[in-house]
Amino acid sequence: MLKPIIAALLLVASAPAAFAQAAPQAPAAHPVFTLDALPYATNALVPVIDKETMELHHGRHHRAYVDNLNKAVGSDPALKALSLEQLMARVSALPKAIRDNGGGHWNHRFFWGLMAPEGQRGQPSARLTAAIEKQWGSLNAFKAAFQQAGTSRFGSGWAWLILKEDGTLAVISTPNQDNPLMDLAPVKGQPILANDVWEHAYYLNYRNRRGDYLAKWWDVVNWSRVNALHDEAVALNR
Ligand code: MN3
Repeated sequence: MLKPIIAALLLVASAPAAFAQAAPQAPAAHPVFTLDALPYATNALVPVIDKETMELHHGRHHRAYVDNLNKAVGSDPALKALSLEQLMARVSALPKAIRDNGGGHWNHRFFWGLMAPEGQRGQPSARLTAAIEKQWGSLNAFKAAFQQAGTSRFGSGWAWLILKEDGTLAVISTPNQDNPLMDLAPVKGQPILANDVWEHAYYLNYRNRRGDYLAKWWDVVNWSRVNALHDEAVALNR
């Protein structure tokens, strides 16, 4: 009863008859995972991260992880029913392409939100500062540990600040696109902060000087977001 009415409305509402005829057909195959727009302009983090790096990093590298993740999930209904986090939690039992590209998608989606344009970055909260000081003695000592995790990662990977299940903060690094949510991660926890130390993240501006990139990167960190992630991780642990 409803269908003819909707079809008639479509015919009236949309001028091209071809469109109206196409509408009732089965929807075309659609991707499970999609690439969200960056939360700021590609030049918003200049001079720490240049516009071309942001364009390539988001538009090419992150897009490739999303496209390849969709290919890896394919038409398997069991995989398509799982969220990205659910895929991470059982990634050891899944095809390697899901570890690489699912990790790549999760990590980059997380990473963009950890940075913000000038004026929107905030400062570490009193709660986060206290937790960091308890673990490392000072914010600067924590930053040194985080940078060390990034510079000492051989090849490609990530540096992380995580909240472990025992309630303590830890700095770790992971290879490739692994992350601390994966069941196979040697140290697991809720990610609070992360930096990408793949060469594609810094090479145009910093060449081989990964340490310089890690040191400058603090200037664009979105502490407001990091504070919220810390609050959420603490709440999850309760
Ligand atoms: Mn990257």
